[in-house]
Parts: sequence; structure tokens; C-alpha cells
Amino acid sequence: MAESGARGDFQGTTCPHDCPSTCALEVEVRRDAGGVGRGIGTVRGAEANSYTAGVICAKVARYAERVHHPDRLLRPLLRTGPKGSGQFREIGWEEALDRVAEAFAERTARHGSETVWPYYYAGTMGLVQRDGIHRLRHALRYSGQLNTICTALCEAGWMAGTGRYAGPDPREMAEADLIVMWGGNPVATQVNVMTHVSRARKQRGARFVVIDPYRTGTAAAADLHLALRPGTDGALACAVMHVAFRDGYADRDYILRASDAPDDLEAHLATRGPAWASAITGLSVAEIEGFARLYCETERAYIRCGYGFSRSRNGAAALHAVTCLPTVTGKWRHRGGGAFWSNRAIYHWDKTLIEGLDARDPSIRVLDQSRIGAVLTGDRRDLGDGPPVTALLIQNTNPVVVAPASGKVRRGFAREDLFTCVHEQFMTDTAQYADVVLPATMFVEHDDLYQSGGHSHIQLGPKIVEPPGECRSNHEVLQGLARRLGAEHRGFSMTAREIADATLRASGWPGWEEIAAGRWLDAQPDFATAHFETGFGHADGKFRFAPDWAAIGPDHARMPRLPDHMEAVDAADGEHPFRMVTAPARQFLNTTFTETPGARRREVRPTALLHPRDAARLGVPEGGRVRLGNARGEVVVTARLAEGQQEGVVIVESVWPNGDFEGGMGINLLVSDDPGPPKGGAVFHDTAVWVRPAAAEVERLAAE
Ligand SMILES: Nc1nc2c(c(=O)[nH]1)N[C@H]1C(S)=C(S)[C@@H](COP(=O)(O)OP(=O)(O)OC[C@H]3O[C@@H](n4cnc5c(=O)[nH]c(N)nc54)[C@H](O)[C@@H]3O)O[C@H]1N2
Ligand SMILES: Nc1nc2c(c(=O)[nH]1)N[C@H]1C(S)=C(S)[C@@H](COP(=O)(O)OP(=O)(O)OC[C@H]3O[C@@H](n4cnc5c(=O)[nH]c(N)nc54)[C@H](O)[C@@H]3O)O[C@H]1N2
Ligand code: SF4
Ligand SMILES: [Mo]
Repeated sequence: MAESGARGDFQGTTCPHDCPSTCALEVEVRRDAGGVGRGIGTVRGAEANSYTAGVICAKVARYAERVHHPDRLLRPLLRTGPKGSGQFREIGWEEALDRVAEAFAERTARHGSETVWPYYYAGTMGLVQRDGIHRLRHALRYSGQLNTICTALCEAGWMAGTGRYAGPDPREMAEADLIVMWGGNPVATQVNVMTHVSRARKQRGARFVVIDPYRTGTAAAADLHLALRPGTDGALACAVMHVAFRDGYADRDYILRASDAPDDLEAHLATRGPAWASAITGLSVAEIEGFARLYCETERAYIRCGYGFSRSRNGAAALHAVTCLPTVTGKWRHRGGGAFWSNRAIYHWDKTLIEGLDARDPSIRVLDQSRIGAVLTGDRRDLGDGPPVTALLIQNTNPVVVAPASGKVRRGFAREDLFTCVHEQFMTDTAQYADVVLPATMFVEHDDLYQSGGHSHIQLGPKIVEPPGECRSNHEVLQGLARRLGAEHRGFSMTAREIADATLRASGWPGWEEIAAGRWLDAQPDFATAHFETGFGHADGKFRFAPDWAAIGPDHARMPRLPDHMEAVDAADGEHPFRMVTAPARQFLNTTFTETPGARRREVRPTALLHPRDAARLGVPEGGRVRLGNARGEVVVTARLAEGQQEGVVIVESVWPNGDFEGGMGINLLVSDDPGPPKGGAVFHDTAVWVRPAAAEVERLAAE
């Protein structure tokens, strides 16, 4: 894997971040006189990987500034001031782990084991370091976590129709004649999609369509941008299908063979044409007809589903509606055709060892990740008749900033009777609320194994440099706690690399060394499987226009029987005339990189994008301060005027730390923690707000 360079040698590894691109990386290692890796230099994408193709995003290309950041946590810390004060003193690892173990044991004795909630997410996507926390959870019967902050609504919507988390090879985008980026912004959020789009445009003159409420970097690069109102994708999808049936583009042979209820669907869509959809989406009839014709007339039409349009109360319904398009028109049959969201099923992992699934007791309660504010403030809808949560172990996530309804979240974290241990790389807003903070390694400092949702490679992330200070990996922390708490599982006595190797083999793949020799393993299934020619993922092999929503989640009664516009969103009203979308910022990755100077300099400050006519009506100039609010609270940000979105839509790119806002509460103060049906899911882009000029308001208050 090593290759000599002028300054350091380059080692192959994998980007660990929560991004569908999962780039194959080459990282320059800086060594000391003894040849030990002590730091990193240049980071570049691997040319030889057919998906990464030598391209990575700017934030990871600058990764040396994160690894060598002066603010990295290097030693365990114990809180010395009030909760959230950020006052800590350094302690040793033995004392730190003893304190955490004692707190967990003491609370378990008092309230039962479900009082402890190991809480984690995807700050690292490494399967061993990310998911190992479940082994501790299951071995000690701690409360479970229902993962809803990111993928739940997409999962429900995708599975409803297709029945399997897979789809046409994402590299086939390069062989498509039309690529539709539906509700995603890959220029910012998974740049490699653009590599394959560019190839199709250059080699085949392919058209690129973006469906997004505002003019993102991706929309600006498109041939056609449909700037619909947020939360109306189901209506647009229905209108396209209406045109397909109306104008003879429906592939009747295909739907008879491959779907469940084509006649019901055709009848249902009769009243859902472009005029109907125009009123809902705010797009013109001509725009909808034009897009429908383009889509219907192009055989090789590849729909890449982003996450963005699922982050609404009707998100699962919208995603299902979009997956119906390639079915009605038979596009799945063609190379470069069909739709894609995630390839996670192709890896068929056996995660028994990583997650300790053999120790799991299914009767233990499971708490909703996105409702952490409700859980910590004692909401009985979440706690059931179980004990309050009085202890948290947090790895790879920053819920005080990223979770919805963050006013409640902060109140919960401030509870004096709550013991919180946060294992982190930086002093995040969440770490500020900890009783004990533990310093974590970064991906170049520990071993791990990666899958990719956005392509088809199994990759490794070997430890290539020594950790700074006293940083320890997630696995090492779990081992230390398991020992102290008497948690028994063979995984706790293995190294991370041994677990990765054993997991690969148990899942039917070659082991670590063999994959390392080839650098990665391409797990892409054959064409017929990937295009569902051998059947969709349901028992009868058929795509479902009429999904069995009851099988997907408990809150199914509200779901439409057939693809539709579902009227469930937080609709604008007289008091809250704007619909707010909190789309990801290009230089941040969730809250990661908000600590790096390169990213902060480029993002500048939290901003609201307003349509110029809205801004004029409100009397807000470019660069003026605006206050956004609803029943949950208010935040102040700087306004920027933006064409390319509809009036009544406001965009606040995220996720800035709370401290970057006046008043110290970030944008998720305004976002609801209502679970999106049918199986939960955070609704980050589904918020009605009012917008007022902040400076004028201050002047008015001063004058009174
Ligand atoms: N730079 C950067 N990269 C990231 C992240 C980041 O924060 N920053 N986050 C990472 C993570 S965790 C994830 S899950 C992925 C997510 O990446 P994406 O799939 O891109 O999804 P979202 O980030 O939710 O939003 C994408 C777009 O959806 C649009 N959108 C919002 N509401 C609607 C709607 O109702 N309809 C339609 N059609 N579009 C809508 C938003 O305006 C936004 O431009 O990105 C990952 N990559
Ligand atoms: N307003 C708004 N809010 C959102 C979103 C949005 O679009 N808008 N997107 C949502 C989505 S899709 C997601 S996925 C969530 C994600 O939110 P988070 O889970 O908070 O996301 P990250 O920033 O990826 O990772 C969190 C932390 O993990 C730490 N970390 C990284 N690697 C390791 C490690 O190996 N060990 C340990 N112990 N820590 C590590 C990082 O330092 C970072 O502080 O945010 C959600 N919140
Ligand atoms: S595009 Fe995504 S996977 Fe690739 S380097 Fe950037 S954050 Fe990592
Ligand atoms: Mo996410």
C-alpha cells in the first residue's frame, strides 16, 4: 500500500465520515526518526478506485488541520463547574473510567439497567468503532436506540416499493442520458456523484436535472432546476406518472409483470395531473410537463434519491412516490436507468460480534434517538413505564446541537441528576455538558472496516499514525468499561482489527489481509440483481405501488394507500408564513469541521437565504439581521438574498454550533421532534416559521 513521496509516504485508507461517498483515500504520513507515523500531510482521493476516481471534497483534503488541531481533546476531563459551564480539570484514564463505571453501576442498582442509555451516531462510519457500543448495551441490558436522525424516513420510503436496500450500480450514472438528483445536493454532500454525472454529460451529452427548493451548488450546475416548495415531491412524482399514463409512456408489459396494483395506480393518478401538482408544488404546469416529457422519453434515466426530501412529515410517502417513477416507465430494465438510494444490503454483514447481538434481550426498551430532548425531560410517551434516563454514554455524535427541539435537549442535559460521559475529539456543545469527557482517536489513529452506502466497496481503515496525547479509540473505551462493569462478550477481548477480520469472514468475504492486498473489494451485484430483474425485495418479487405500510412502522394509518401528496407537513399559515429548510453547509459535515479554521472562514456565519421579494417586503437588506421564530423559540441570523427559490421559503444552512448564534441556541431550536410516519424520523426540513428584521425590531424596542 505504501508509496514513496518527496515528503512522506502515502498510505491507503478510507474516509470515515457520514457521507455516502465513503472515499478511498491516500494519506501522507509524517514519520519521526524511528519511522513511527506521528502526523499527516496531504490527503487525496485514490485514482484507482472506480467510484472515488481521485476526487475528494475540500474539507477532507484539508484534514491535516483537523488531526493537528490545537483544540483536540488529549486527556480525560472531570467537570468542576456547573453543568454546561465548560469547566473541567484533567484526570487520568483509570480514574475517568472508574468514575463512569461507578456511576453506571450505581444508577443501575437504583433504577434498573434501562436507566443507562448508550447514545451514539455516525461521526465515524467504521463498523467496529461506531457500532461496538451496542455490545456494551446488550451485554448490560441498557436501553436501546432507535436510529431516526438521518435515514429512517428514507428507509421507510425506499423499502415500501422496492423491498431491498440496493439498486443499479451508481457508476452507471456515467452511462445514463438523464440523471435526476432528487432532493440532494451532492456538490456539497457527496461530491463523487458529480464525477459520474460529468462523465455522462461529456461522453453522452446527458441532461442533469436537480429537484431542490433552492439553488444549491448542484442546482446551479444543472440543465434544469425544479425549485419546488419543500415537502411537495409526492405531488410532482404523481404528475410525472400521470403524464406517463396519459401520453402512452407507461411500460405496461413491465408493470403487469413486476408490480402489484398497476390498474389501481392508473385510476388513482387520473386526478393528479400537472395542474393539480402545480398548485401544490408552486412549479408551473409547463415546467412539470417539460420535466415529465424529458423523463418519460429518456430510456436511460437514473434517479439519484437524496436524503433531503425525506426530512419532512410526508418524507417516506414522497420517497416511495419517486421510486414508483422508474417502475411505471420500466426504466429499471435499462443500463443507466432506475433509481438509487443506498447499497447497504449488498454487504450482508453478520454483525453478531461487533454488536453483541447474541447477548441482546428484545424485551429491553428502545428509545428514539431524535427524541432525546423528550426522553431526557421525562416524556412518558418515550419512557413508557420504564425508569428515567439517568446516565448517558455518548460516542460520535453531538446531540446538543444536531437533535431536533434543542431547547428541550439542552434542558435535559442540564439535569443535575443526569450523569453524562462524552467520548469526543473536540469540546463540542455536548461535551460541554458532560461530567466526564474522554479524548477520542481519529480515523488515521485506529483500525476499522467500512461499507459504502453510495457505492459498492468494502474498504479498510488501518491505523497509520500514533494518537496524540492520551486519545483512545471507541473500542478501547468500551473494553475498559466492560472490564469494570463485568460485561461479558468475546468481542471485548479482541482487538479492533481482529473483530473486523472475523466479521468479514463471518459475512462471507475474504479476511482483512486479503482485502488489504487488493486495497478494497467491489461488492456490486450483477446487473439483473441490481436492476431488480430477478425480483424486487418482497416475497412475491413485485414492486409495491400500494405498500404494506403496517409492516414498516407502527404509525402507518396516516400513510396514503397509493403514491400521493401527503398533507402532513408543518404548513405555513398567517402567523408562520415561511417554510424553513435547514440544508447542510458545504464546508461542514453535520457539526464536524465547524472547529476547523478553513471551514469556518469559508462558511463565515449562520445565514438565512430569502427570496428578494420577501426581503423587500420585510424591509431586510442583503446582510441585514433577521429573527426567525415559531412556538419553540427564536434565533437571529444574517440575511442573504437568493434568487432560485420560491417566495415563502427560507434556507438556513447547517449545522452551526449553538455558540455561533446570538443567545447561544442554534437552528434546531426551531425544528420539531415530531416523529415522521410510519417508523419515526427527524423532520429537519419541515418547519413553519415567521421572519422579522432583527435590527428594526431592536430599534423599535429601543424607541418604545
Ligand atoms: N458538506 C456536507 N456534506 C454532508 C453533510 C453535511 O452536513 N455537509 N451531511 C452528511 C449526512 S449525515 C448526510 S445524511 C448526507 C445528506 O445529504 P443529502 O442527500 O444531500 O440530503 P440533505 O442534506 O438532507 O439535503 C439535501 C438537499 O435536499 C433539499 N431539500 C430539503 N427539503 C426538500 C424537499 O422537500 N424536496 C426536495 N426535493 N428537496 C429538499 C435541501 O434543500 C438540500 O439541498 O450528506 C452528508 N454529507
Ligand atoms: N438542522 C439540521 N440538523 C441536522 C441535520 C440537518 O440537515 N439539519 N442533519 C442531521 C443528520 S442527517 C445527521 S446524520 C445528524 C448527525 O449529527 P452528528 O451525529 O452529531 O454528526 P457528526 O458531526 O458527523 O459527528 C459528531 C461527532 O462525532 C465525533 N467523532 C468522529 N469520529 C469519532 C470517533 O471515532 N470516536 C468518537 N468518540 N467520536 C468521534 C466528531 O468529533 C463529531 O463531534 O445531524 C442531524 N442534524
Ligand atoms: S466526499 Fe464524503 S467520503 Fe469523500 S472525502 Fe469528502 S466527506 Fe469523505
Ligand atoms: Mo445523516
